[in-house]
Amino acid sequence: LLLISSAFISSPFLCSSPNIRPGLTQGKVNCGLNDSAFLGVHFSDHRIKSNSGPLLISRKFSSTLASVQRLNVLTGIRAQTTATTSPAINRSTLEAKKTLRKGNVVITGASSGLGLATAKVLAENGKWHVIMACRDFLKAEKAAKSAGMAKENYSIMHLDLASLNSVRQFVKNFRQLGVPLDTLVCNAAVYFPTASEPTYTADGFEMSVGVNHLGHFLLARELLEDMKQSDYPSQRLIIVGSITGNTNTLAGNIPPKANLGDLRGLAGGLNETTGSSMIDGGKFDGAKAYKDSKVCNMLVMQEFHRRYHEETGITFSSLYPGCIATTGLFREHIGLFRTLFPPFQKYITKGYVSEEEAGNRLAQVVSDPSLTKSGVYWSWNKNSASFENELSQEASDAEKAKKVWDMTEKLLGLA
Ligand code: LMG
Ligand code: NDP
Ligand code: PMR
Repeated sequence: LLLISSAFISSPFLCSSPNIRPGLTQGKVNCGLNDSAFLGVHFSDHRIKSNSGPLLISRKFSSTLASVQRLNVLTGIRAQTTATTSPAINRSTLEAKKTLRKGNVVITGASSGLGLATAKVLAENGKWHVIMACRDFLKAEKAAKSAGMAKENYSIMHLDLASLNSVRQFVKNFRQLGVPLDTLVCNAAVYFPTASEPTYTADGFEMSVGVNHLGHFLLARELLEDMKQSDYPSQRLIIVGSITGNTNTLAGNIPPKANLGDLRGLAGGLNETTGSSMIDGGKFDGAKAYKDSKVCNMLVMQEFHRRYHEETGITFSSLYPGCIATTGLFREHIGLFRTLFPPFQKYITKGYVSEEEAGNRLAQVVSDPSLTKSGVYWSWNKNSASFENELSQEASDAEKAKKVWDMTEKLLGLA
Protein backbone atom coordinates (compact mmCIF):
# COMPACT_ATOMS: atom_id res chain seq x y z
CA LEU A 1 0.00 0.00 0.00
CA LEU A 2 2.85 2.32 0.85
CA LEU A 3 4.51 1.65 -2.46
CA ILE A 4 1.34 2.34 -4.36
CA SER A 5 0.69 5.52 -2.50
CA SER A 6 4.19 6.85 -2.95
CA ALA A 7 3.97 6.07 -6.65
CA PHE A 8 0.90 8.26 -6.80
CA ILE A 9 2.50 10.89 -4.71
CA SER A 10 5.57 11.05 -6.88
CA SER A 11 3.39 12.21 -9.76
CA PRO A 12 3.18 15.91 -9.26
CA PHE A 13 -0.35 17.25 -9.57
CA LEU A 14 0.64 19.58 -12.34
CA CYS A 15 -1.96 21.73 -13.88
CA SER A 16 -1.97 22.42 -17.54
CA SER A 17 -4.34 23.42 -20.24
CA PRO A 18 -5.76 20.74 -22.51
CA ASN A 19 -5.49 23.32 -25.25
CA ILE A 20 -1.73 23.62 -25.20
CA ARG A 21 -0.46 23.22 -28.72
CA PRO A 22 2.46 20.83 -29.16
CA GLY A 23 5.66 22.81 -29.48
CA LEU A 24 4.32 25.83 -27.62
CA THR A 25 7.11 26.90 -25.33
CA GLN A 26 6.01 30.24 -23.97
CA GLY A 27 2.81 31.92 -23.01
CA LYS A 28 0.19 32.05 -20.38
CA VAL A 29 -1.60 28.87 -19.52
CA ASN A 30 -4.73 29.62 -17.64
CA CYS A 31 -5.48 26.64 -15.53
CA GLY A 32 -8.36 28.13 -13.72
CA LEU A 33 -10.73 29.76 -16.13
CA ASN A 34 -13.99 28.75 -14.54
CA ASP A 35 -15.67 26.37 -12.21
CA SER A 36 -16.25 23.73 -14.82
CA ALA A 37 -12.54 23.34 -15.35
CA PHE A 38 -10.41 21.75 -12.69
CA LEU A 39 -6.77 22.74 -12.98
CA GLY A 40 -7.53 23.51 -16.59
CA VAL A 41 -8.90 20.06 -17.28
CA HIS A 42 -12.60 19.82 -17.90
CA PHE A 43 -14.39 17.31 -15.77
CA SER A 44 -15.16 15.06 -18.69
CA ASP A 45 -11.52 14.99 -19.71
CA HIS A 46 -9.77 11.87 -18.56
CA ARG A 47 -6.64 12.11 -20.64
CA ILE A 48 -3.50 11.78 -18.60
CA LYS A 49 -0.80 12.97 -20.98
CA SER A 50 -0.62 15.86 -23.38
CA ASN A 51 1.72 16.11 -26.32
CA SER A 52 3.47 19.02 -24.72
CA GLY A 53 4.71 16.96 -21.84
CA PRO A 54 3.08 18.15 -18.62
CA LEU A 55 0.87 15.70 -16.87
CA LEU A 56 -2.81 16.35 -17.14
CA ILE A 57 -5.01 15.09 -14.38
CA SER A 58 -8.68 14.36 -14.48
CA ARG A 59 -10.93 15.18 -11.59
CA LYS A 60 -11.23 11.51 -10.76
CA PHE A 61 -7.47 11.09 -10.74
CA SER A 62 -6.87 14.14 -8.65
CA SER A 63 -9.40 13.22 -6.03
CA THR A 64 -7.79 9.80 -5.89
CA LEU A 65 -4.50 11.57 -5.47
CA ALA A 66 -5.86 13.67 -2.65
CA SER A 67 -7.19 10.69 -0.77
CA VAL A 68 -4.02 8.77 -1.47
CA GLN A 69 -2.05 11.65 -0.06
CA ARG A 70 -4.11 11.60 3.09
CA LEU A 71 -3.74 7.87 3.11
CA ASN A 72 -0.01 8.19 2.75
CA VAL A 73 0.13 10.26 5.89
CA LEU A 74 -1.86 7.63 7.68
CA THR A 75 0.07 4.68 6.28
CA GLY A 76 3.26 6.48 7.17
CA ILE A 77 2.10 6.59 10.74
CA ARG A 78 1.01 2.99 10.68
CA ALA A 79 4.28 1.80 9.19
CA GLN A 80 6.20 3.59 11.86
CA THR A 81 3.89 2.38 14.55
CA THR A 82 4.31 -1.26 13.59
CA ALA A 83 8.05 -0.84 13.36
CA THR A 84 8.13 0.34 16.95
CA THR A 85 8.67 -2.43 19.45
CA SER A 86 7.62 -0.48 22.49
CA PRO A 87 4.00 -1.16 23.43
CA ALA A 88 3.79 2.25 25.08
CA ILE A 89 2.61 4.20 22.09
CA ASN A 90 0.50 6.86 23.62
CA ARG A 91 -1.50 9.56 21.95
CA SER A 92 1.24 12.13 22.04
CA THR A 93 3.69 9.77 20.34
CA LEU A 94 1.16 9.27 17.58
CA GLU A 95 0.62 13.01 17.35
CA ALA A 96 4.34 13.54 17.02
CA LYS A 97 4.58 10.95 14.27
CA LYS A 98 1.69 12.47 12.43
CA THR A 99 3.68 15.68 12.11
CA LEU A 100 6.33 13.83 10.15
CA ARG A 101 4.39 14.36 6.96
CA LYS A 102 5.77 16.81 4.44
CA GLY A 103 4.65 20.38 4.82
CA ASN A 104 2.78 21.99 1.95
CA VAL A 105 3.93 25.46 1.06
CA VAL A 106 2.47 27.74 -1.61
CA ILE A 107 4.98 30.21 -3.05
CA THR A 108 3.73 32.91 -5.40
CA GLY A 109 6.04 33.95 -8.23
CA ALA A 110 8.19 30.86 -7.88
CA SER A 111 9.11 30.89 -11.57
CA SER A 112 12.19 33.06 -11.08
CA GLY A 113 14.46 34.90 -8.69
CA LEU A 114 13.85 34.64 -4.97
CA GLY A 115 10.72 32.50 -5.28
CA LEU A 116 12.43 29.89 -7.43
CA ALA A 117 15.55 29.83 -5.25
CA THR A 118 13.37 29.30 -2.16
CA ALA A 119 11.29 26.61 -3.87
CA LYS A 120 14.50 24.78 -4.74
CA VAL A 121 15.87 24.86 -1.19
CA LEU A 122 12.58 23.66 0.30
CA ALA A 123 12.00 21.01 -2.36
CA GLU A 124 15.46 19.63 -1.80
CA ASN A 125 15.43 19.49 1.97
CA GLY A 126 12.93 16.67 1.90
CA LYS A 127 10.48 18.26 4.33
CA TRP A 128 8.33 20.23 1.90
CA HIS A 129 6.06 19.85 -1.05
CA VAL A 130 6.24 23.17 -2.88
CA ILE A 131 3.24 24.48 -4.77
CA MET A 132 4.57 27.00 -7.23
CA ALA A 133 1.80 29.53 -7.85
CA CYS A 134 2.76 31.13 -11.13
CA ARG A 135 1.27 33.20 -13.93
CA ASP A 136 3.22 31.38 -16.63
CA PHE A 137 2.93 27.63 -16.28
CA LEU A 138 5.48 26.64 -18.89
CA LYS A 139 8.05 29.13 -17.63
CA ALA A 140 7.60 27.72 -14.13
CA GLU A 141 7.94 24.14 -15.34
CA LYS A 142 11.13 24.96 -17.23
CA ALA A 143 12.50 26.88 -14.25
CA ALA A 144 11.82 24.00 -11.85
CA LYS A 145 13.43 21.54 -14.22
CA SER A 146 16.51 23.61 -14.83
CA ALA A 147 16.84 24.21 -11.09
CA GLY A 148 17.02 20.42 -10.79
CA MET A 149 13.94 20.11 -8.59
CA ALA A 150 12.71 16.52 -8.34
CA LYS A 151 9.17 16.01 -9.70
CA GLU A 152 7.75 14.56 -6.53
CA ASN A 153 8.71 17.63 -4.53
CA TYR A 154 6.72 20.28 -6.36
CA SER A 155 3.52 21.09 -8.22
CA ILE A 156 2.68 24.05 -10.37
CA MET A 157 -0.65 25.83 -10.24
CA HIS A 158 -1.74 28.82 -12.24
CA LEU A 159 -2.11 32.13 -10.42
CA ASP A 160 -2.21 35.56 -11.98
CA LEU A 161 -2.20 38.11 -9.19
CA ALA A 162 -3.20 40.80 -11.67
CA SER A 163 -6.69 39.30 -11.76
CA LEU A 164 -8.90 38.86 -8.72
CA ASN A 165 -10.81 36.16 -10.57
CA SER A 166 -7.61 34.24 -11.05
CA VAL A 167 -6.84 34.54 -7.33
CA ARG A 168 -10.31 33.22 -6.44
CA GLN A 169 -9.96 30.40 -8.94
CA PHE A 170 -6.56 29.49 -7.52
CA VAL A 171 -8.09 29.18 -4.06
CA LYS A 172 -10.85 26.92 -5.41
CA ASN A 173 -8.35 24.77 -7.30
CA PHE A 174 -6.16 24.48 -4.25
CA ARG A 175 -9.10 23.41 -2.10
CA GLN A 176 -10.09 20.76 -4.61
CA LEU A 177 -6.71 19.14 -4.16
CA GLY A 178 -7.79 18.23 -0.65
CA VAL A 179 -4.33 18.70 0.82
CA PRO A 180 -3.64 20.85 3.87
CA LEU A 181 -1.97 24.23 3.55
CA ASP A 182 0.77 24.83 6.07
CA THR A 183 2.59 27.89 4.80
CA LEU A 184 1.91 30.63 2.28
CA VAL A 185 4.68 32.81 0.89
CA CYS A 186 3.56 36.01 -0.84
CA ASN A 187 6.65 36.61 -2.94
CA ALA A 188 5.64 37.65 -6.45
CA ALA A 189 6.14 41.26 -7.45
CA VAL A 190 6.42 43.61 -10.39
CA TYR A 191 8.45 46.80 -10.67
CA PHE A 192 8.04 49.41 -13.42
CA PRO A 193 10.83 51.95 -12.79
CA THR A 194 10.81 53.49 -16.24
CA ALA A 195 7.09 53.54 -17.06
CA SER A 196 5.70 57.00 -17.68
CA GLU A 197 2.09 55.86 -17.63
CA PRO A 198 0.40 53.42 -15.28
CA THR A 199 -0.78 50.03 -16.43
CA TYR A 200 -3.71 48.28 -14.82
CA THR A 201 -4.78 44.90 -13.53
CA ALA A 202 -7.86 43.14 -14.93
CA ASP A 203 -9.87 44.84 -12.20
CA GLY A 204 -8.56 48.31 -13.00
CA PHE A 205 -6.03 48.84 -10.22
CA GLU A 206 -2.58 50.28 -10.86
CA MET A 207 -0.44 47.23 -11.64
CA SER A 208 2.39 47.42 -9.04
CA VAL A 209 0.13 47.88 -6.05
CA GLY A 210 -2.51 45.69 -7.72
CA VAL A 211 -0.20 42.68 -7.99
CA ASN A 212 2.17 43.18 -5.07
CA HIS A 213 -0.42 44.24 -2.49
CA LEU A 214 -4.04 43.74 -3.59
CA GLY A 215 -3.71 40.33 -5.26
CA HIS A 216 -1.72 39.01 -2.34
CA PHE A 217 -4.13 40.49 0.20
CA LEU A 218 -7.05 38.60 -1.32
CA LEU A 219 -5.02 35.41 -1.61
CA ALA A 220 -3.79 35.59 1.98
CA ARG A 221 -7.21 36.42 3.37
CA GLU A 222 -8.76 33.44 1.60
CA LEU A 223 -5.99 30.96 2.35
CA LEU A 224 -5.87 31.96 6.01
CA GLU A 225 -8.97 29.81 6.40
CA ASP A 226 -7.10 26.83 4.95
CA MET A 227 -4.06 27.38 7.15
CA LYS A 228 -6.32 27.42 10.21
CA GLN A 229 -7.22 23.80 9.37
CA SER A 230 -3.62 22.62 9.15
CA ASP A 231 -2.31 20.13 11.70
CA TYR A 232 1.31 20.93 10.91
CA PRO A 233 3.48 21.93 13.90
CA SER A 234 3.80 25.51 12.63
CA GLN A 235 1.75 27.51 10.13
CA ARG A 236 3.27 30.60 8.61
CA LEU A 237 2.14 33.43 6.39
CA ILE A 238 5.12 35.25 4.95
CA ILE A 239 4.95 38.44 2.93
CA VAL A 240 8.19 39.58 1.30
CA GLY A 241 9.02 43.18 2.17
CA SER A 242 12.00 45.38 1.32
CA ILE A 243 14.50 47.85 2.63
CA THR A 244 13.50 50.27 -0.13
CA GLY A 245 10.10 50.78 1.52
CA ASN A 246 11.77 51.70 4.79
CA THR A 247 12.79 55.33 5.01
CA ASN A 248 14.83 54.68 8.17
CA THR A 249 17.58 53.32 5.87
CA LEU A 250 19.90 54.81 3.26
CA ALA A 251 18.34 52.66 0.54
CA GLY A 252 14.88 53.84 1.56
CA ASN A 253 15.96 57.43 1.08
CA ILE A 254 16.91 57.13 -2.58
CA PRO A 255 14.21 59.08 -4.39
CA PRO A 256 11.40 58.55 -5.03
CA LYS A 257 10.69 57.65 -1.39
CA ALA A 258 7.80 55.49 -0.27
CA ASN A 259 4.93 57.47 1.21
CA LEU A 260 1.32 56.39 1.45
CA GLY A 261 0.13 59.86 2.46
CA ASP A 262 -3.49 59.91 3.55
CA LEU A 263 -4.33 56.94 1.31
CA ARG A 264 -6.75 58.95 -0.81
CA GLY A 265 -5.65 57.22 -4.04
CA LEU A 266 -6.17 53.78 -2.52
CA ALA A 267 -9.59 54.80 -1.28
CA GLY A 268 -10.41 56.04 -4.78
CA GLY A 269 -9.54 52.74 -6.46
CA LEU A 270 -5.99 53.38 -7.76
CA ASN A 271 -7.20 54.43 -11.16
CA GLU A 272 -6.58 57.69 -12.99
CA THR A 273 -9.99 57.79 -14.55
CA THR A 274 -11.64 58.03 -11.14
CA GLY A 275 -8.83 59.52 -9.07
CA SER A 276 -5.17 58.67 -8.86
CA SER A 277 -3.14 55.59 -9.70
CA MET A 278 -0.93 56.26 -6.67
CA ILE A 279 -1.85 55.39 -3.09
CA ASP A 280 -1.10 58.92 -1.86
CA GLY A 281 -3.16 60.47 -4.65
CA GLY A 282 -0.11 61.84 -6.51
CA LYS A 283 1.13 61.61 -10.08
CA PHE A 284 2.12 58.18 -11.33
CA ASP A 285 5.70 57.13 -10.52
CA GLY A 286 6.51 53.45 -11.08
CA ALA A 287 9.44 53.29 -8.64
CA LYS A 288 7.38 54.94 -5.93
CA ALA A 289 4.38 52.69 -6.60
CA TYR A 290 6.61 49.65 -6.04
CA LYS A 291 8.05 51.01 -2.80
CA ASP A 292 4.54 51.98 -1.62
CA SER A 293 3.38 48.43 -2.37
CA LYS A 294 6.18 47.05 -0.20
CA VAL A 295 5.10 49.34 2.65
CA CYS A 296 1.59 47.88 2.27
CA ASN A 297 3.07 44.35 2.36
CA MET A 298 4.87 45.08 5.63
CA LEU A 299 1.86 46.86 7.19
CA VAL A 300 -0.49 44.04 6.21
CA MET A 301 1.79 41.42 7.75
CA GLN A 302 1.63 43.29 11.07
CA GLU A 303 -2.12 43.78 10.84
CA PHE A 304 -2.55 40.05 10.21
CA HIS A 305 -0.45 39.46 13.30
CA ARG A 306 -2.57 41.77 15.44
CA ARG A 307 -5.84 40.35 14.19
CA TYR A 308 -5.10 36.65 13.94
CA HIS A 309 -1.96 35.52 15.72
CA GLU A 310 -3.45 35.00 19.14
CA GLU A 311 -6.57 33.28 17.83
CA THR A 312 -4.88 31.02 15.28
CA GLY A 313 -1.28 30.59 16.43
CA ILE A 314 -0.19 31.27 12.85
CA THR A 315 3.18 33.00 12.51
CA PHE A 316 3.04 36.14 10.39
CA SER A 317 6.34 37.45 9.13
CA SER A 318 8.02 39.67 6.60
CA LEU A 319 11.62 40.03 5.54
CA TYR A 320 14.20 41.89 3.56
CA PRO A 321 16.20 39.12 1.88
CA GLY A 322 19.10 41.38 0.82
CA CYS A 323 19.68 43.10 -2.49
CA ILE A 324 19.32 40.34 -5.09
CA ALA A 325 20.53 42.63 -7.85
CA THR A 326 20.41 40.03 -10.63
CA THR A 327 16.75 38.98 -10.58
CA GLY A 328 14.00 39.59 -13.10
CA LEU A 329 12.63 42.34 -10.88
CA PHE A 330 14.80 44.81 -12.78
CA ARG A 331 13.78 43.55 -16.22
CA GLU A 332 12.02 46.84 -17.03
CA HIS A 333 14.95 49.01 -15.98
CA ILE A 334 17.31 50.56 -18.51
CA GLY A 335 20.22 48.41 -19.72
CA LEU A 336 22.83 50.62 -18.06
CA PHE A 337 21.16 50.16 -14.69
CA ARG A 338 20.99 46.40 -15.10
CA THR A 339 24.69 46.32 -15.91
CA LEU A 340 25.87 48.63 -13.14
CA PHE A 341 23.49 47.72 -10.36
CA PRO A 342 24.98 44.31 -9.41
CA PRO A 343 28.62 45.53 -9.16
CA PHE A 344 27.43 48.68 -7.38
CA GLN A 345 25.63 46.60 -4.76
CA LYS A 346 28.47 44.05 -4.54
CA TYR A 347 31.41 46.37 -4.19
CA ILE A 348 30.04 49.69 -2.99
CA THR A 349 26.99 49.21 -0.79
CA LYS A 350 27.88 45.57 0.01
CA GLY A 351 24.17 44.92 0.18
CA TYR A 352 24.32 42.36 -2.63
CA VAL A 353 23.17 38.82 -2.05
CA SER A 354 23.00 35.96 -4.56
CA GLU A 355 19.68 34.37 -5.48
CA GLU A 356 20.87 31.20 -3.80
CA GLU A 357 21.69 32.93 -0.53
CA ALA A 358 18.45 34.91 -0.58
CA GLY A 359 16.60 31.62 -1.20
CA ASN A 360 18.24 30.14 1.88
CA ARG A 361 17.11 33.12 3.91
CA LEU A 362 13.48 32.94 2.85
CA ALA A 363 13.54 29.15 3.28
CA GLN A 364 14.71 29.75 6.83
CA VAL A 365 11.67 31.97 7.48
CA VAL A 366 9.48 29.16 6.10
CA SER A 367 11.08 26.23 7.83
CA ASP A 368 13.45 27.11 10.66
CA PRO A 369 11.91 26.06 13.99
CA SER A 370 13.60 29.00 15.69
CA LEU A 371 11.83 31.60 13.52
CA THR A 372 8.30 31.12 14.81
CA LYS A 373 7.99 34.55 16.39
CA SER A 374 5.06 36.37 14.81
CA GLY A 375 4.91 39.99 13.66
CA VAL A 376 8.61 40.15 12.83
CA TYR A 377 10.40 41.77 9.88
CA TRP A 378 13.51 39.61 9.44
CA SER A 379 16.82 40.78 8.07
CA TRP A 380 20.30 39.26 7.97
CA ASN A 381 23.72 40.55 8.86
CA LYS A 382 26.85 39.95 6.83
CA ASN A 383 27.42 36.53 8.36
CA SER A 384 23.93 35.61 7.26
CA ALA A 385 22.55 35.44 10.77
CA SER A 386 18.94 36.53 11.01
CA PHE A 387 17.82 39.32 13.28
CA GLU A 388 14.56 41.14 14.01
CA ASN A 389 14.82 44.40 12.15
CA GLU A 390 13.14 47.69 12.84
CA LEU A 391 10.70 49.08 10.33
CA SER A 392 10.41 52.74 9.38
CA GLN A 393 7.85 54.87 11.16
CA GLU A 394 5.37 54.61 8.32
CA ALA A 395 5.91 50.88 7.81
CA SER A 396 5.20 50.24 11.50
CA ASP A 397 2.30 52.67 11.93
CA ALA A 398 -0.52 50.58 13.42
CA GLU A 399 -3.17 53.16 12.64
CA LYS A 400 -2.12 53.30 9.00
CA ALA A 401 -2.01 49.52 8.86
CA LYS A 402 -5.62 49.36 9.98
CA LYS A 403 -6.66 51.97 7.42
CA VAL A 404 -4.83 50.15 4.63
CA TRP A 405 -6.50 46.90 5.72
CA ASP A 406 -9.99 48.41 5.86
CA MET A 407 -9.68 50.25 2.55
CA THR A 408 -8.22 47.20 0.85
CA GLU A 409 -11.10 45.07 2.10
CA LYS A 410 -13.54 47.58 0.64
CA LEU A 411 -11.78 47.71 -2.71
CA LEU A 412 -11.78 43.94 -2.95
CA GLY A 413 -15.38 43.61 -1.89
CA LEU A 414 -14.46 41.79 1.32
CA ALA A 415 -16.15 44.27 3.61
C1 LMG B 1 15.91 55.74 -12.01
O1 LMG B 1 16.75 55.07 -12.84
C2 LMG B 1 14.66 56.14 -12.80
O2 LMG B 1 14.99 57.14 -13.69
C3 LMG B 1 13.60 56.64 -11.84
O3 LMG B 1 12.40 56.83 -12.50
C4 LMG B 1 13.39 55.63 -10.75
O4 LMG B 1 12.83 54.50 -11.34
C5 LMG B 1 14.68 55.25 -10.10
O5 LMG B 1 14.67 54.56 -7.83
C6 LMG B 1 14.44 54.14 -9.11
O6 LMG B 1 15.62 54.81 -11.02
C7 LMG B 1 17.81 55.78 -13.26
C8 LMG B 1 18.95 55.79 -12.23
C9 LMG B 1 20.20 55.84 -12.95
O7 LMG B 1 18.86 56.93 -11.38
C10 LMG B 1 19.61 56.92 -10.25
O8 LMG B 1 19.74 55.96 -9.56
C11 LMG B 1 20.23 58.19 -9.90
C12 LMG B 1 21.51 57.91 -9.26
C13 LMG B 1 22.54 57.59 -10.25
C14 LMG B 1 23.81 57.76 -9.63
C15 LMG B 1 24.88 57.42 -10.57
C16 LMG B 1 26.15 57.66 -9.91
C17 LMG B 1 27.25 57.27 -10.79
C18 LMG B 1 28.50 57.58 -10.10
C19 LMG B 1 29.35 56.40 -10.04
C20 LMG B 1 30.52 56.63 -9.17
C21 LMG B 1 30.47 55.75 -8.02
C22 LMG B 1 30.54 56.54 -6.80
C23 LMG B 1 30.16 55.74 -5.63
C24 LMG B 1 28.85 56.17 -5.10
C25 LMG B 1 28.78 55.73 -3.67
C26 LMG B 1 27.41 55.88 -3.15
C27 LMG B 1 27.39 55.40 -1.73
O9 LMG B 1 20.59 54.55 -13.06
C28 LMG B 1 21.72 54.25 -13.69
O10 LMG B 1 21.66 53.83 -14.79
C29 LMG B 1 22.94 54.39 -12.92
C30 LMG B 1 23.22 53.16 -12.18
C31 LMG B 1 22.92 53.37 -10.74
C32 LMG B 1 23.71 52.44 -9.95
C33 LMG B 1 24.83 53.16 -9.35
C34 LMG B 1 26.01 53.12 -10.26
C35 LMG B 1 27.21 53.15 -9.50
C36 LMG B 1 28.31 52.84 -10.44
C37 LMG B 1 29.27 51.99 -9.79
C38 LMG B 1 29.93 51.11 -10.77
C39 LMG B 1 30.15 49.77 -10.17
C40 LMG B 1 31.53 49.39 -10.35
C41 LMG B 1 31.87 48.36 -9.39
C42 LMG B 1 33.26 48.25 -9.25
C43 LMG B 1 33.70 48.74 -7.92
C44 LMG B 1 35.06 48.40 -7.61
C45 LMG B 1 35.40 48.70 -6.21
P1 NDP C 1 11.57 38.30 -10.01
O1 NDP C 1 11.06 39.21 -11.07
O2 NDP C 1 12.68 37.38 -10.35
O3 NDP C 1 10.38 37.42 -9.43
C1 NDP C 1 9.09 37.90 -9.33
C2 NDP C 1 8.11 36.79 -9.57
O4 NDP C 1 6.79 37.32 -9.50
C3 NDP C 1 8.24 36.16 -10.96
O5 NDP C 1 8.18 34.78 -10.82
C4 NDP C 1 7.05 36.68 -11.70
O6 NDP C 1 6.54 35.81 -12.68
C5 NDP C 1 6.05 36.79 -10.57
N1 NDP C 1 4.91 37.62 -10.92
C6 NDP C 1 4.92 38.86 -11.43
N2 NDP C 1 3.68 39.26 -11.70
C7 NDP C 1 2.85 38.26 -11.35
C8 NDP C 1 1.44 38.07 -11.41
N3 NDP C 1 0.64 39.00 -11.92
N4 NDP C 1 0.94 36.92 -10.96
C9 NDP C 1 1.74 35.95 -10.48
N5 NDP C 1 3.07 36.07 -10.42
C10 NDP C 1 3.63 37.21 -10.85
O7 NDP C 1 11.97 39.24 -8.79
P2 NDP C 1 12.56 38.89 -7.33
O8 NDP C 1 12.80 37.46 -7.20
O9 NDP C 1 13.64 39.84 -7.09
O10 NDP C 1 11.35 39.34 -6.41
C11 NDP C 1 10.76 38.49 -5.47
C12 NDP C 1 10.34 39.26 -4.24
O11 NDP C 1 11.49 39.79 -3.60
C13 NDP C 1 9.45 40.47 -4.53
O12 NDP C 1 8.45 40.52 -3.56
C14 NDP C 1 10.38 41.65 -4.37
O13 NDP C 1 9.68 42.79 -3.98
C15 NDP C 1 11.27 41.14 -3.27
N6 NDP C 1 12.54 41.80 -3.11
C16 NDP C 1 13.49 41.73 -4.11
C17 NDP C 1 14.70 42.36 -3.94
C18 NDP C 1 15.75 42.32 -4.97
O14 NDP C 1 16.79 42.93 -4.75
N7 NDP C 1 15.56 41.63 -6.08
C19 NDP C 1 15.01 43.07 -2.70
C20 NDP C 1 13.94 43.08 -1.74
C21 NDP C 1 12.77 42.44 -1.94
P3 NDP C 1 7.24 35.62 -14.12
O15 NDP C 1 8.39 34.69 -13.88
O16 NDP C 1 6.17 35.03 -14.92
O17 NDP C 1 7.66 36.97 -14.57
MG1 PMR D 1 19.59 51.01 -3.91
C1 PMR D 1 23.25 50.42 1.62
C2 PMR D 1 22.84 50.92 0.53
C3 PMR D 1 21.84 50.41 -0.40
C4 PMR D 1 21.09 49.24 -0.39
C5 PMR D 1 21.13 48.13 0.61
C6 PMR D 1 20.25 49.27 -1.53
C7 PMR D 1 19.31 48.28 -1.86
N1 PMR D 1 20.48 50.43 -2.23
C8 PMR D 1 21.47 51.14 -1.55
C9 PMR D 1 21.99 52.36 -1.92
C10 PMR D 1 21.75 53.05 -3.10
N2 PMR D 1 20.86 52.68 -4.04
C11 PMR D 1 22.40 54.28 -3.52
C12 PMR D 1 23.45 55.00 -2.74
C13 PMR D 1 21.84 54.61 -4.74
C14 PMR D 1 22.15 55.79 -5.60
C15 PMR D 1 23.22 55.48 -6.53
C16 PMR D 1 20.89 53.58 -5.07
C17 PMR D 1 20.14 53.57 -6.24
C18 PMR D 1 19.19 52.62 -6.49
C19 PMR D 1 18.32 52.56 -7.64
C20 PMR D 1 18.27 53.45 -8.81
N3 PMR D 1 18.88 51.54 -5.67
C21 PMR D 1 17.90 50.88 -6.24
C22 PMR D 1 17.53 51.46 -7.42
C23 PMR D 1 16.45 50.71 -7.96
O1 PMR D 1 15.84 50.91 -9.00
C24 PMR D 1 16.12 49.61 -7.00
C25 PMR D 1 14.78 49.90 -6.42
O2 PMR D 1 14.58 50.84 -5.72
O3 PMR D 1 13.81 49.09 -6.69
C26 PMR D 1 12.58 49.43 -6.08
C27 PMR D 1 17.17 49.72 -5.94
C28 PMR D 1 17.47 48.97 -4.81
N4 PMR D 1 18.42 49.32 -3.89
C29 PMR D 1 18.49 48.34 -2.94
C30 PMR D 1 17.54 47.34 -3.25
C31 PMR D 1 17.28 46.11 -2.43
C32 PMR D 1 16.92 47.72 -4.40
C33 PMR D 1 15.91 46.86 -5.08
C34 PMR D 1 14.73 46.53 -4.92
C35 PMR D 1 13.74 46.22 -3.90
O4 PMR D 1 13.51 46.88 -2.94
O5 PMR D 1 13.13 45.25 -4.11
